[in-house]
Amino acid sequence: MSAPSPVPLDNRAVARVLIEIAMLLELKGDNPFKIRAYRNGADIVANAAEAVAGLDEAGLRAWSGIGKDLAGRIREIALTGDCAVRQDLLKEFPATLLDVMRLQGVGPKTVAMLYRDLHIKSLEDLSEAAKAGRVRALKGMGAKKEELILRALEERQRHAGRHRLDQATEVAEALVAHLKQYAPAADVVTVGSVRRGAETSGDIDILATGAERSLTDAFVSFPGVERILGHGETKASILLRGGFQADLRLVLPEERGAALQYFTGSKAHNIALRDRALERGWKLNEYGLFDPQDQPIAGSTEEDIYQALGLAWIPPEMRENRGEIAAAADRVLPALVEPGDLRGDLHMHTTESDGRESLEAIVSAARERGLEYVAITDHTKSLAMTNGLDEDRTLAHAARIRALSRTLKGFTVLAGIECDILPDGSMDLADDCLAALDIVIASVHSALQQDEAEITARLIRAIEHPSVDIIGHPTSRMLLRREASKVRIEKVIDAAAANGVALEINSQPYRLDLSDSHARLARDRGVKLVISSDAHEIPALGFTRWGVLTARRAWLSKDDVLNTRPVAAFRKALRRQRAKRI
Ligand code: DGT
Ligand code: CA
Ligand code: CA
Ligand code: ZN
Repeated sequence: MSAPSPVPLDNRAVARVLIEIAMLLELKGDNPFKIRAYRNGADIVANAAEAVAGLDEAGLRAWSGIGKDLAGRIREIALTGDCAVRQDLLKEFPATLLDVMRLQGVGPKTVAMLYRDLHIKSLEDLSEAAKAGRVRALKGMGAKKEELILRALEERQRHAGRHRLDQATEVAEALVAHLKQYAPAADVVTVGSVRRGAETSGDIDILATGAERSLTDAFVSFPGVERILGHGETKASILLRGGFQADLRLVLPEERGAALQYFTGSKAHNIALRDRALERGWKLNEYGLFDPQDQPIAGSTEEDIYQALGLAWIPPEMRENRGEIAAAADRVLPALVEPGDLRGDLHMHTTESDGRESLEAIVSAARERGLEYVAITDHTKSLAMTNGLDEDRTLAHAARIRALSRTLKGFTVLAGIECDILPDGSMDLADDCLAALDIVIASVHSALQQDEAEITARLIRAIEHPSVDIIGHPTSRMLLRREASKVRIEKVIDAAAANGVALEINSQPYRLDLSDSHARLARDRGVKLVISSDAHEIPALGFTRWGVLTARRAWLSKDDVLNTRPVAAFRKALRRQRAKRI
């Protein structure tokens, strides 16, 4: 087998390595300016529109914030997947210490001390030491800090080994590209929870059809492999740096559909499907659908398998055993919303608050993405760290937004705001100011620890405000980082239905809030949804990809999502417009 050069890392993968270097330098207590340079560099690389792998050193240095040394490191990482600086640092500190550093509330100085004084190298070591009461004895620690560490460890345990959809997809796409270099004629696809668009994934599953067995060798030689967990003739398993596990399976063309179906899952969907086969006296597994004499009935395509079982083909996002099999049998599966259906994006920030882009820049980027309208929704004054807007600034900003909109042909910019919902449920801006805007999102950003009754009443009060059109990220969850608030979502959904307020699917991949199941409940109770990027920089406009997947997992069709409508129809559907007509 020929050995092509490794696929260059994409920007975000490069950024991750830079952050690791910064973390290792922090452990070492190295020069803060140098550490900052790596962190800044990671930020710049992650947000750049151009792939760093395609640039030479001079090209990289043309970017502000990237000096000569950093440019060299970035190139080395982009082309080889690693760099000597990182390798040298890892001679001083085990890589598992980075996991300890990522623990909530544990800073580099503490980690360095834990390593030096207690020889703690990993989360397991830390857990043992904290449980034995050895951590409290360290200088500046005490019983209270030890307790906080134990709680953070518990929290992490609950999310152990799972990864966000965007990160899992990125790694899966890189793996598929790597394998395709070695087997250009084979069919190589991502299956498992990533294909289903699940908000987090335990591991990555790849299926290759029509490839030589040596493809497993190429798989285990993917740059960034930390450890090979298994390496057989038709199956291999690897652990990647950053904690991802990935499985590859090779199958024959006549089994492709069955394997695709089986390894896409979910397990619950597969079990329900297999029961349906059993009812007919058939057998369904990853090799095919078979009659009692073990003669194949279907196997080469997914469609054939579903059809043989009396079902319409079910989109992967719906395969969770949440009623999709009955709907497929009755031929009433919804036509799911698609990325190309989105005409508007209703949540984005500019430099007026905490966005990185000017109004003009983000609007022109949205336009280039093929959208027909956007709403500019900066933060309000109680979020002081975002430089949130008061009434005067809101109205002046709105005037600039409308002036810009008038200069554009075939594109509309709506003057909006993401108004903070204060702890008592009142709005952060005066009523007449909110009424003067084209669109208002109301969101909770503080006092997230309120009890169920309080936070639910707070959101309902916001929904009842006559100028609120949309509730932004309704539960405030941060995937794998922060639990949702205690809000009773059914009550919020019912209030939204009663008041004609739309609920947001916030597409930031660490939010995806509403979640798939909440969005489904909202749809079932007659609430309209919007899919918004909440972009604070240009590349983040692409986050709606994740929001659309979540919407599809919620069974939403185009009609359920307001920002699939042309701008005039969209505006008519907003609560403020309907309120005026009454
Ligand atoms: P994950 O990795 O936890 O995010 O979730 P999945 O769905 O990717 O699960 P994974 O990687 O364990 O397995 C991939 C697919 O293989 C899964 O979705 C369905 C299928 N599968 C795995 N184990 C079983 C099983 O015991 N029975 C059946 N029927 N299917 C299974
Ligand atoms: Ca998986
Ligand atoms: Ca797996
Ligand atoms: Zn927000």
